Amino acid sequence: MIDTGRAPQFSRRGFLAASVALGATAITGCQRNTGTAPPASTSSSSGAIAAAEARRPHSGRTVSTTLTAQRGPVDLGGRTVDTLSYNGSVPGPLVRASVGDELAVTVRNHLDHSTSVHWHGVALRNDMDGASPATPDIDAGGEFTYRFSVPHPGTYWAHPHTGLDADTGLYFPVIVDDPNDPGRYDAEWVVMLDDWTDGVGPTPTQIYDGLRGGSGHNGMPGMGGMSGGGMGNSALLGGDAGDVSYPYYAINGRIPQAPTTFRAKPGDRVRIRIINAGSDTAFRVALAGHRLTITHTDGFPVTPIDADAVLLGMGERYDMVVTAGDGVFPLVAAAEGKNATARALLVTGTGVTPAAEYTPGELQGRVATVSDLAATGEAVLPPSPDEVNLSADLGGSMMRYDWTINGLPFAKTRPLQVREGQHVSLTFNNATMMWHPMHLHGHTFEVVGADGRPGARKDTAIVLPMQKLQVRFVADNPGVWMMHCHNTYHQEAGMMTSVDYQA
Ligand SMILES: [Cu+2]
Repeated sequence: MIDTGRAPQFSRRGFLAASVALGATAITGCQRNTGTAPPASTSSSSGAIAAAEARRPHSGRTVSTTLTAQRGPVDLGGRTVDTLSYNGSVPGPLVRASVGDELAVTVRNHLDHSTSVHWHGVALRNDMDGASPATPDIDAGGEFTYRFSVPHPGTYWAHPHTGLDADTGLYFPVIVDDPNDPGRYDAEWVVMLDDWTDGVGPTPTQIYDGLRGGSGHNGMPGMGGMSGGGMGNSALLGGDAGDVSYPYYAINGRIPQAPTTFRAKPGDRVRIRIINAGSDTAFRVALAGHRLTITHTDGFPVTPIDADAVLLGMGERYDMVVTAGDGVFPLVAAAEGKNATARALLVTGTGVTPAAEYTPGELQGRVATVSDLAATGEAVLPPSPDEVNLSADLGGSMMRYDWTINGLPFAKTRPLQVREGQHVSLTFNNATMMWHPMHLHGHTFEVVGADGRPGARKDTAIVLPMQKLQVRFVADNPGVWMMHCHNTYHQEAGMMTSVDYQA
């Protein structure tokens, strides 16, 4: 694991001193895989995209807002960092709309490089997805208005799809309400989890170059020989927990020493919407003294189940309802396998606030993962007699840091091809010793259980080491859609392809 402790220390596969990483920045900075778009394929026409947009629900209402992507100081709770954010806050402002509303979000790029806003999980029109090449990046100094209707209720979020900026403060929650389903809860708590280095430890570029530096192309073959183990192990994740150990883990932009507080009344039913905005960290989340009733994942409803804790990979969201007790209760997000925590507080009465390091026993209780969940009623995909089979073989190794899909990095990728209307069965075949949270843009797929039974609807699903995970989706949203590992560093190293609609 690369350790980004405040004195930058690259301990995992213990091969790099910080000075080497810094030196590598200049050498490899121009050799990124993702800077090059794959060869253009016969993609959907703008007519097909417009026709799909016309089929979405339309309320006639427009929700408008302006976000400025900027560099500047952000207070993480007694620790002020220089980072990138929207409007100077981490997370950025909540964007909220109802099903059928049009979002009109103007993004001003005050950064010194191009940026983008990807609407993670939203089945929106392809040309507003905020991921190149479907949507061009916004040049430094420029601005762009993302304008699209939102078809499905749920918990979503947004972040850049450009370079390594996903590992900065550039993220915000997106919530789509269902006017026909106000929900049976008294209070709502939006919780964004993050692993934090920017402005504290090495920059994301330094981390990436450190990870890539072990590959041997810096003339250091064999120096990445330490494999697995060490501080980054998790049984839930099937082995290595991650590649990077961060200086801080944060909830809603605050470190554990200065947590945010959410106030409710004893007995309130509180809907908690948890979003993992991290780059290399799965979080195991529990609320001290409470049982969680999990109701949704990635925006879509599941048959409710009770659990003590829940595991979220990067990009995943879980909604749950709790009945608030009386007192002060830490919501603790343990960085899975990394021996560190983030936290926030639920306060409904008087009580002693436990120390910042406190971990509730619930974290060791029943931990819900995706395999425990099944979609409910309207979220269940209809069966289809003739499905198209596609596969995405996940390859690469920590040692070489050469993550691929179907044997190729993104710069050389051969897109997966579908036609509008097809029912698609896609199998992720993980041939690596790492877990990968795989994310498909513009669609929500059904996870097929190990027993073949339909599971939850998801747009991001953890694929464990050496696991084959089958998912199914309907090709109903024409365009060119990125599909990638939501580990920011794996994605940058090349673990990305696209699903392209053929005319
Ligand atoms: Cu990955």
